[in-house]
Amino acid sequence: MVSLEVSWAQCTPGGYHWSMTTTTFHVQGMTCGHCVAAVREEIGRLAGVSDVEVDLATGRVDVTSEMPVPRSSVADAVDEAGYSLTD
Ligand SMILES: [Cu+2]
Repeated sequence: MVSLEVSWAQCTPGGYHWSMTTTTFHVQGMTCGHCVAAVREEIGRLAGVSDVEVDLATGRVDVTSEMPVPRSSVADAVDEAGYSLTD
C-alpha cells in the first residue's frame, strides 16, 4: 500500500517543468542584440517552444519546449531570421 501511494505521488503533475526539454543549437552570423532578438522571435514562434535563450558571444541557442523541437524546424526559423545553424 505504501509503495502504491509513493508511485501515485510521483505521477501527480505537481510541477510543470518535468516535462519540458531543452535543446541546444548553434547559430552563426549574429553580431548584435538585434540579431539575437530576431532569432529569438522566429524560434519562439515554433509550436511548443516556451523559451529561447541566446548567447551572442558563442552563438549558442537553448530552446526550451514541451516536446523536442525538430532540428529542421529550428533551422528554418533561424534561416527565416537571416542566419544559419552551424552544427
Ligand atoms: Cu545584429
